[in-house]
Amino acid sequence: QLKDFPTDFLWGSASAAYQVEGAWNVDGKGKSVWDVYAKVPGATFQDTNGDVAVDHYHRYKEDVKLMAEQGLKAYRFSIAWSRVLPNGTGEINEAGLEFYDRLIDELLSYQITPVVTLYHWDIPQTLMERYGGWESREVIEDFNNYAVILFKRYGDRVKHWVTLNEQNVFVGQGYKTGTHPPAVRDEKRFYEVNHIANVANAKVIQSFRALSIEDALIGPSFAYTPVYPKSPNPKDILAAENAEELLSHFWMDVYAWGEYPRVAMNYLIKEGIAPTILPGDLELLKAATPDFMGLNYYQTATVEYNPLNGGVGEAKPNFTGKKGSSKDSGIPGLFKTTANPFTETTDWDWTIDPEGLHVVLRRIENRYQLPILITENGLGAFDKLESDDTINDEYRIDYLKRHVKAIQEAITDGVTVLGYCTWSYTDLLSWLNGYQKRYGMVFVDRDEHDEKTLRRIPKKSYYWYQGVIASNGKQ
Ligand code: BGP
Repeated sequence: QLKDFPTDFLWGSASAAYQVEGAWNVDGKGKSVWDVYAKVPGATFQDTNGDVAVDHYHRYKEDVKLMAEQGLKAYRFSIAWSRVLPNGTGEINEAGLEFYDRLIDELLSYQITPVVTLYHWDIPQTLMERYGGWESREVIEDFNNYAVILFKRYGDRVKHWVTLNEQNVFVGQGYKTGTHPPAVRDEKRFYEVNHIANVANAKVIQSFRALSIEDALIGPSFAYTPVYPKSPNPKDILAAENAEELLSHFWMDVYAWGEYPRVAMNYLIKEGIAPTILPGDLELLKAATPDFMGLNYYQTATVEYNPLNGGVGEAKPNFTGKKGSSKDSGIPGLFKTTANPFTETTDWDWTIDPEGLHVVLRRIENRYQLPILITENGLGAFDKLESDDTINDEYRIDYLKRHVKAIQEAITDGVTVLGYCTWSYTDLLSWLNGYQKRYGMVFVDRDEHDEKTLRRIPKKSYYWYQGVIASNGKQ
């Protein structure tokens, strides 16, 4: 017998500023690193960028109306730092703040709970040019000032705050794999930047606490890919433990306890890539812990032992949607990923593993004892607009249905889950995969007819989710 979802469960959906807003240079907005990086030839799939995206900046009323008709309880979106502070610091752009006032008020007028992400990867370009963005400790103060502006402006209306979206991804892709701005490939810098981001995250939580905003909660969103061992071979078990430690605990432990996992840190010291930790950093990390863990869950990884010599190294990701074109990755001497014969994969080679969500929810609950807000989960797919203007995304319904069930199973086991945000609400720009990789429950028409129409068409999954929300999770 499964437990019911709590009556105040936040059935939501999510987006991020650069991926939906467009209006990249409108009403005083400054450039972000993505406004620049996406225009470097070859940086993204078919050189797509978010200049127009799905024009949510001008169409937010229409988008929010569709949310209301669907019965959505929560909408997670991010604020573009360079809309509020065009140069990242200094002069405030009132027009930028007003856009988010309008969006928040529109949501509240339909009783939709706004869940606001402070940072979804779009640091102002000025800060990158001035001091290297996240690579300098100067960013800690600037990010904090920006966050405080938002807390003061919207704190009366916004009660759910997400600090950094997927620090592991934006730092990892920015400084390790070199696929996001500033496209650096240097492990030592990766760990340095990551530590600075940890301190910035904690500093913002400390400021949030000092403001004592009534009934408000704050936490980071982490892209957690739980790891399984390939076999009962003890070498594979240890490989899986190493991977879990270096890929997840290395962030989650810091958020929850203000401590780096010891074995992982020893490994970094041994390799000469450990970050510089200044006096006071660890105290701050320990003092400023979150109210909840934001979880972005898409897939699991299966690993096996990876020999030191001739082992598998860097990943070759699939950004095209050509199934089977990615390559396994790993750290020689520790672990390497391998296919899991028990899970399917998407066209972009991401595993489809609802049980993995059940697993990771339990891992977080057991290890950290913090409530969990699922801030992203969804299926990237090629969708087809039929001639009668419908989109029959049965495969997405199947995916979401199984993940909703996994959440209910975790709740039944005693895990505290505050809400579930599907990724994504409308179709939007997938950073490196262009517009062809669609996640939305609302289709955005850009392929057929006039490319610029950007009209919205609810998909079959929109109506399915409407039923889930109305019945509080009955399927
Ligand atoms: C997460 C990001 C989102 C979103 C999603 C899907 O990592 O927080 O912004 O893009 O993944 O990823 P992708 O667009 O690469 O398929």
